Amino acid sequence: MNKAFITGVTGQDGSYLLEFLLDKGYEVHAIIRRSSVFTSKRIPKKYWNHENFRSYHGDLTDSSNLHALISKIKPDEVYNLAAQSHVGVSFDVPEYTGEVDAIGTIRLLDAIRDTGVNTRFYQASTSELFGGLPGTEPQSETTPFYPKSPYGAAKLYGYWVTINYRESYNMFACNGILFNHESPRRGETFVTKKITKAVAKIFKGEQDNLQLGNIDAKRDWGYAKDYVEMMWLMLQQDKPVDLVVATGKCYTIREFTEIAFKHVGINITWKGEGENEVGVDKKDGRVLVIINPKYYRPAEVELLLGDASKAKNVLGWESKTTLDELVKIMVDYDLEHNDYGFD
Ligand code: NAP
Ligand code: F7E
Repeated sequence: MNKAFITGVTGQDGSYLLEFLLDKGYEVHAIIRRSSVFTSKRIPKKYWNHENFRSYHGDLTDSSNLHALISKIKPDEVYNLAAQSHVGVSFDVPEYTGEVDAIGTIRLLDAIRDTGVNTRFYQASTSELFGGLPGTEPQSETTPFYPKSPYGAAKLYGYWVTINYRESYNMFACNGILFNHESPRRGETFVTKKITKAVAKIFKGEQDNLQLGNIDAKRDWGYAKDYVEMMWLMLQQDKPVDLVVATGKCYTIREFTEIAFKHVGINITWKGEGENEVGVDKKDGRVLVIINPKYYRPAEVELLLGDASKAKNVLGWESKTTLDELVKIMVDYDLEHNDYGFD
């Protein structure tokens, strides 16, 4: 039986990856960081209680813990998904973000090197490495990096140490450079989930309006459930290779908002400019979207659009879910549920 070790299993991607690997017959081991509340609500009970799943307390800031677990478990595959993953928050906690996302990655790589365990390593790299410089789109594996946040810069370190350990120690280690991917399990402070949750609440009369920052940034949004399959596929190749994973289509936050409202029968029209712009219900003039500069970032990544042709060639992988389908999945979920919880 193949053994996998996952960091970040309680997150959006980790929870889908856990399901995927258990369904494939893997024995899955994962660290969960100590919290005063339960953090496992994204993981359905069926999988949480699965006979082939074991969880341990652990943290990417604790190398002795990582070392002991890698040495004991001797996994065939390691998926490093744990991170302080919020770009905006990384400006508030830059040092911690570096500690987890940059140094945490080398802690894990070095635990593998030092124990001599023969394992394959997947690093959750990101389109934030590119920084969305005008004229560089579509971004591919050969596009120069220019991170625009402490998060992006920390992830750049993680990207390079993964390559460095591959080249220095002949490790099977690779980077998935994933563009934004979303789902009903997306953290509630990321823009898509914030929008779909607000749309459901506004439709049900439980919330008055939605407050957003920069609605003109463009993102290449895929479906997280499709993307975890690619992480696994990357570790099944003969040779480690770094790959961009994206849909090849991008939309503004403004467009995402319009599509989400349309799904509940509300047509949004925009009035005003800049911080005074509002989104109103075409039918009755209700102000439903407000710009709040609180959500602006010190530096913005304006345009991310991925070119995943290499992933298509190497893995035969292609994004399956359109933005309309993704928005529908998310809004429908939020109309039915007030929280995660998959039982
Ligand atoms: P997420 O939902 O924010 O999940 C992050 C996970 O990391 C959670 O399980 C969290 O645990 C855990 N974590 C945070 N700090 C930790 C620490 N110090 N030690 C151990 N675990 C820690 O993120 P995601 O969207 O699933 O993304 C997964 C990975 O892909 C991240 O590395 C992210 O940076 C990267 N990525 C994401 C996207 C995207 O669009 N989603 C795109 C490219 C790359 P708690 O549950 O306790 O908070
Ligand atoms: O922001 C704008 C914001 O926080 C998207 C992470 O998974 O993907 C994610 O990072 C855009 C930005 O995601 C709000 O300024 C407007 O331009 O949903 P987000 P992100 O920053 O793209 C990458 C690939 C990762 O690797 C990260 O881990 O939306 N925006 N108004 C807003 N963003 C938020 N969060 N909240 C707003 O109210």
